[in-house]
Amino acid sequence: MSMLDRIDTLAQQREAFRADVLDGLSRTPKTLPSRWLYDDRGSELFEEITALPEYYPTRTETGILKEQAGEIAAVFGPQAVLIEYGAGAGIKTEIVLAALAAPRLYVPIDISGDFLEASAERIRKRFPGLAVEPVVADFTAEFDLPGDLPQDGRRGGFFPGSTLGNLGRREALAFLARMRRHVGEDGVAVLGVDLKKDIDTLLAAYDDAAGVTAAFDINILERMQRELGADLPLDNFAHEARWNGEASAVEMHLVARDACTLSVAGRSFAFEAGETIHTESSRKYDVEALAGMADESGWSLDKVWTDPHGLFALVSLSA
Ligand code: AVJ
Repeated sequence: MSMLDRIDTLAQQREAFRADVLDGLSRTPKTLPSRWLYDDRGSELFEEITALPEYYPTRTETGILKEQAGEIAAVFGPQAVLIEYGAGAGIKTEIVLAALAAPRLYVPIDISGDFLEASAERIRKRFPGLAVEPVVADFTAEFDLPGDLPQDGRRGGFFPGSTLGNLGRREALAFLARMRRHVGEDGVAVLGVDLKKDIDTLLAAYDDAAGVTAAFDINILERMQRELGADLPLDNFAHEARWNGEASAVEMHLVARDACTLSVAGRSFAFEAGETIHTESSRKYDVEALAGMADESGWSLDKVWTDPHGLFALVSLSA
């Protein structure tokens, strides 16, 4: 990407952030799309979260992948075209690529071109013989894969990290249907999903003792200050993790302790004491619910791999 394109993209991102902030804060209850949590600072904090003692998903999923690499690679088969939705999985991607038999091509997809190039470079270094074709796209929206992808080699979607859980039910079904379309008639996919479990474990994972998740959540307000010149009483907002049983999701909220006003882009938003901004939902599944969603989106759920405590699952789907 040229420097001018990059500046253009940044300006578009900022404009989209402004529009989402004005829209989300105008709603009752107030809400912001969780993707705005992940600027450079937010991504750094998320990396820190993945190493926290309370945050079990990353290390558990990595453990399952290591343990089951052979079986998972067998799902993709030889000469696979591996399509990864979101290119940030690093070590998890490497475990799968290392276990594949003569992979034909690796196609990482990410909305951030810079991030994508950096991870593609890392993969090329680690796997010198492997063809890598990064695709810049927002995988939560409709898009086509490039028409020049090889037609030989079975296509396999890889979507680790329980990212499916950040999508609402309708979005998740649309995503699964899109991935099914991308891989075609004899395609397969492997997904990582976080499982339902006791609420204390869930809430601790999203409200750690060291306060890293709180800093990650509050960073979205700091980003509003940095990028949109927002005027807000930062110290009046506190991070909270809540279990929403109906949605089967852990929610992150920013709670205004006292009544206050937040001004941004020429608009003012009043908060009552205790009012919140809902910043993220992280849905938790059971295998039955997931099998139902697979059915509804043109897949069938084949295999399930989990850890000894049943915290997290990797599942395979076939078209
Ligand atoms: C990146 C979506 C997997 O939902 O567990 C972690 C994000 N938010 N702590 C998750 C997150 C707060 C994370 N995912």
